Amino acid sequence: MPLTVGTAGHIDHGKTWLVKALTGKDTDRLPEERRRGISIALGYAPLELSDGRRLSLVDVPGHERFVRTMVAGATGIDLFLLVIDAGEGARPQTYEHLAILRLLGVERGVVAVTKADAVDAETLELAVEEARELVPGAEVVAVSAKVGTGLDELRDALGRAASAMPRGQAPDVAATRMYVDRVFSLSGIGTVATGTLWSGSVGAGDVLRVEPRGLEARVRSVQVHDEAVERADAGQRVAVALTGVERTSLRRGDALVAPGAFPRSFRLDVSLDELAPIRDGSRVTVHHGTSSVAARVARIGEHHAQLRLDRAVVAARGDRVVLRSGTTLGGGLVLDPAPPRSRDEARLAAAESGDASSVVHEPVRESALALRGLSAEGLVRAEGWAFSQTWLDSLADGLRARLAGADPLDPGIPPPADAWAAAVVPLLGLERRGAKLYRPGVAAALGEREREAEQLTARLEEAGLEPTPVPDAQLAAFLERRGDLVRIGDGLAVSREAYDRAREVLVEECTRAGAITLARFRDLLGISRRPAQVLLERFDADGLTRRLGEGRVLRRQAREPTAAAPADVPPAPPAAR
Ligand SMILES: Nc1nc2c(ncn2[C@@H]2O[C@H](COP(=O)(O)OP(=O)(O)OP(=O)(O)O)[C@@H](O)[C@H]2O)c(=O)[nH]1
Ligand SMILES: [Mg+2]
Repeated sequence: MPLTVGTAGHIDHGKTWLVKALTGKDTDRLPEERRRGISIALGYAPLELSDGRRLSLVDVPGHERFVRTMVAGATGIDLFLLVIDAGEGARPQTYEHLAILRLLGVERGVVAVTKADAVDAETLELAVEEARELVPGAEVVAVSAKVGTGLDELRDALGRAASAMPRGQAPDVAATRMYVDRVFSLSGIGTVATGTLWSGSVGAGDVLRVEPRGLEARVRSVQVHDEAVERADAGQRVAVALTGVERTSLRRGDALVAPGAFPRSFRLDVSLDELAPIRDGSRVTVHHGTSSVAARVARIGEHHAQLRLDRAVVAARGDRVVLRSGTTLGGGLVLDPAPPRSRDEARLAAAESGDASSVVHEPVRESALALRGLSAEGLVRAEGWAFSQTWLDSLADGLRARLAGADPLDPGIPPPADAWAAAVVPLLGLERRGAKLYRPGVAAALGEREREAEQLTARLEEAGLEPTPVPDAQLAAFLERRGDLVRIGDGLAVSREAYDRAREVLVEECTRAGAITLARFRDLLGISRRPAQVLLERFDADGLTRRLGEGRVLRRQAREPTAAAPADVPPAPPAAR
């Protein structure tokens, strides 16, 4: 895996000169940089080692106003090259850059005590001594960019530091992610974005998303240090020519990522590393990737915080952020790149251990889980959803409580309306009948309304063909399912027996005469006009008859004598007495 080395150090301490001495490339290309003699933008150059290995060098500005640029250059680097002026020794940005490197997790590198030609031997020795104390564990090399002393030793020291780097994630495992640090357009090529490839690989023909804006771009070609390559791998400095995006719709801070592989988020849950106390609610600038975003800190417990960002970022678990407000305040390790808004200390502690079963309290899509860098182990999974057992248990408890309180006449409840409902219902041990959930095997029952039902049935029997008001619709529906009555609209009902009698009369008459009128039907049954009317309407609704001219005729399928049940009875649990 190719490695990237980033310079660090106070303004004017000789970083750019050293890069030029090592690589032959002057990275201060801007006219303003040339005029002012300081670096403003990030510079890039390939560095050949004596054993043939090649590293990428990123040169950062030292000016305190450009710390933000320094952070953008330093994220994604593997090794540092801290440059200290032998005559001046460590100065404010020497310390600040070192702190930023530590916050970004860049622990290995080399210190160059430069401008050795400009000081006497004793001063040089003191400067080297001071550098050793400042960065224990790093090799310190005295060099001069001006006369070229110490450059081979410096290259060798960088080579040793590179060899000591633990091998990172295999490039083909992780999804493509690159944070853009420069954008320009070239005639004949179009939009070009450069950056360090954090993970994955990129090659011509790839389709990437420009986040956080969610644009789609196709890779036309890829270069690594001005040389065309078929594919570039994680860790490399790359320049990608893109089609489908204008130069103006891309900027530093954007991410080029494999579609769908990283969550776009306005919140990051982090474990904090504080250089100075960071107050709850304070406003900071969050540096992540090559972007810097204003944010508010919501502290969670002693060591954690949720960063509430003004603009979305795409991040992954394990990313580092730097928090600044005027100066560098501290940093954070991303535990959850797309957390819920709640401040939950237990969740954060669990996120630290990567244990999804205690992080995930609500149903999540498995894909979202992967985006948050959490494994689904320990979770219950169904149809692309993941649920914690605790959550499932409490959902089941809640539903059971509601079922217990349901009307015994129809002891079901509607299932949850959420997207995960279909996945979760089979896990709950409940029965789905029609549109409702029931306790397994439960049957509708009259319960305390037994007496009420008896009285109603008696009244209906007494009324014969005269429709009777049944104000309790639940009870009426139950009794209809049980076969005791037939509802005929307007909150009216007749006994099942009366309904069958009327039906029989109607079928007989139609079979004999071909049709039946309202008057004839009324006379045959010996009832008044209104009840005759509602009964006929019910027969129409049941599909027995249809209107024809002044009267009604039997529908074809009704001409065969059948014991047709009322047609509009909803699906329901089996009725039981
Ligand atoms: N004598 C001597 N002077 C040097 C050497 N390296 C750099 N300088 C001087 O230091 C000045 C600044 O060097 P740069 O390399 O531009 O410094 P820098 O660290 O890149 O500065 P910023 O990018 O603005 O932070 C140069 O213009 C030189 O005058 C060296 O090895 N010897
Ligand atoms: Mg410079």
